[in-house]
Amino acid sequence: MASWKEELQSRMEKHAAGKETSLLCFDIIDSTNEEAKRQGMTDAPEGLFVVADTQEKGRGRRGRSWESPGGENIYMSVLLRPSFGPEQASMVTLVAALSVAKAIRLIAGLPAMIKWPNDIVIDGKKAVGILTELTLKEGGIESLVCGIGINVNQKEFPEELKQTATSLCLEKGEQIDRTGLILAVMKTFWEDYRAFSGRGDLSSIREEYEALLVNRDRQVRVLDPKGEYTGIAKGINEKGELLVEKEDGQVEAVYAGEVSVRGIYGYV
Ligand code: BT5
Repeated sequence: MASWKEELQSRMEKHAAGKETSLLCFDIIDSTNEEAKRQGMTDAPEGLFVVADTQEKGRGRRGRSWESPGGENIYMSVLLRPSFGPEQASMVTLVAALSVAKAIRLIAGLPAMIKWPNDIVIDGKKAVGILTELTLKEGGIESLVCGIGINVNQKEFPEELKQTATSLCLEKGEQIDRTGLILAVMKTFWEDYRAFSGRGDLSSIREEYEALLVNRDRQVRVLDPKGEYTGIAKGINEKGELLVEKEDGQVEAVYAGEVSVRGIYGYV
């Protein structure tokens, strides 16, 4: 029987995204983001996707960890070499969130929604996390790595995640084609990323993004270090900031790098 790596490589060769993208697969790695960053220090090309079956040090934002058991989920990171500046980098997280939500809808037929800025939720629980990291050089970006963790066929979660985490398999009630989903994410991401980088803003995907935004028209609490506040999330602007209408009617543009947003009654 072919290994998951052989199956992925051979299906990739027949795949449209295969023409401009490439693959590097590992059974086990510290973190696919770390490996993509290491590749970024070599002459590896933009569009290299690093995929692993297990991560020993899967990472979330701000030093948090990402639960990464083997044999069932997706851990993948794409290496990018953008010509735009560091201030545009956080928008790539939104591009990835949209493309992953679309790929999940296509392959698993599940109502995946985006929790701004970096999660995909299904039925109010987190199934996907996204982590975008930059390596800078003098005068710009050396490499930008966007990492995606998808809970695909995981059936059990550790106690501390049981209330907030889910997997595609748990939501669907059946096993999901992991290889097919990796390829679908590569294709949708690559199309959306090219449209985005051609313009340098999110105008090409804004409408589609807002249609899948779980926070839209819901009350959110903005955990701004300068002072927390509550408001209604209205959508995003072309820079990817969340537009939050406060009680006094004033609309704040919330930048993803600085603050977190929580639902009023729970995680979403
Ligand atoms: C994220 O951080 O959601 C970004 C996760 C990115 C993971 C991918 S996997 C491929 C690539 N390589 C890496 O090393 N990372 C990327 P954040 O918003 O900070 O959320 C982290 C929090 O989510 C944790 O503190 C837990 O509460 C929760 N969590 C951890 N593992 C989870 C999982 N598998 N499913 C759902 N929630 C999880």
